[in-house]
Amino acid sequence: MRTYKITSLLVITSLALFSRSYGQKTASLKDSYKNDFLIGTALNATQIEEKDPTAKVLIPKQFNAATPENIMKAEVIHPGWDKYNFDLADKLVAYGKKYNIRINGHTLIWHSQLPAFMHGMQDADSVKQYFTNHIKTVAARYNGKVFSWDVVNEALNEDGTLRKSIFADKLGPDFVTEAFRLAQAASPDAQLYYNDYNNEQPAKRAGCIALIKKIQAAGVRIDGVGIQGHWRASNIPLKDIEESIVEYSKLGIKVMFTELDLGVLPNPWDGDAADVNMKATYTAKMNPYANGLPDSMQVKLTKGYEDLFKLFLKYKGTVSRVTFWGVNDGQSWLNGWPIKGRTNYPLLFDRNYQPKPAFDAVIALKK
Ligand code: 9MR
Repeated sequence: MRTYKITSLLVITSLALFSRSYGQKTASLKDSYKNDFLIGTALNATQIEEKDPTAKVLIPKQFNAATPENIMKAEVIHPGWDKYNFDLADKLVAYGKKYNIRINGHTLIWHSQLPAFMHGMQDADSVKQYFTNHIKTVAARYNGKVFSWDVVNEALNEDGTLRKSIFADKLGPDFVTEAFRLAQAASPDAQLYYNDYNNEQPAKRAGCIALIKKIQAAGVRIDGVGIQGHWRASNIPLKDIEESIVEYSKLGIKVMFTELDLGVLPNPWDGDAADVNMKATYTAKMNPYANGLPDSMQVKLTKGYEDLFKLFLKYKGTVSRVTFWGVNDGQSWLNGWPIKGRTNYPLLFDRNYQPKPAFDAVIALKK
């Protein structure tokens, strides 16, 4: 009787310990990869303000780099012509300092998520003034406070030509170089990066290489290129990724994987992109895993992450950071894009912050 009581007490205690909030026994990504590259995550406002108790423990244990998912974008940080809102960005900097997490500012110049006052702006002088003021003000404020900047985001089309945007239209094709020139002057201590999706694909990569060479030829500093890494678990372009690491590193710059997630849902156009303007209509057929991910897909996802991290490790030193676009599956933008209201499973932690088999596989590569 006594033995039974003691045993059940032990079982109950260990169950309680096991189901206690995240963090007791889980291995750490950033510690496992500390000699290889930084491990980052995108952060939302709730996480920056430490309002979620599990995320509060998990993030500093797992990550040593962070990128704000939205709060440093122009529409948030620069809502009026002369009006800036630095509240959350300042909190992010303080958060990074508290936990020794390197902050990558995202992003200074992007055609998307522009402030309302920029919509429909017609005269080139006003666009130029906005462009200059924005970079000078924001980059200068965070000089010495953020580790790096995505100076320009997504300036290229899939064929490698310059995307049509308010900046290309009104400022001309040199706007990318000019953005880096201004960022360098305002934030001399920050690493300066160009960031895009699909720039591991040969045509877009060639355009990206030409863009970087143009910046370098102008005598302007660029320290790295970000390949976002919004791929599908069933279709990871490993060969293109490897070629890209090699080709970009020949330019004397670092390569980063800046927004990594591996979607498992069908794509209406059967393609890989991250253009936030692409949208499609919801049908139940397009949301096949609403009640859970089948083992076959879990295995595919796990293998996908394993293959990718093997490749990243092969090029450690050239690859300086790998950042996931979100902490857990429930927060991923892929639940809402390109179809709203789906259930996707693209990250290493599930909706309850439990590490998935893909997490174990990534950790196991370092054991
Ligand atoms: O994850 C971001 C999502 O919350 C926003 O609604 C969206 C709006 O533009 O931007 C998402 O992040 C994008 C990133 O800033 C740039 N690359 C593509 C990302 C996914 O769309």
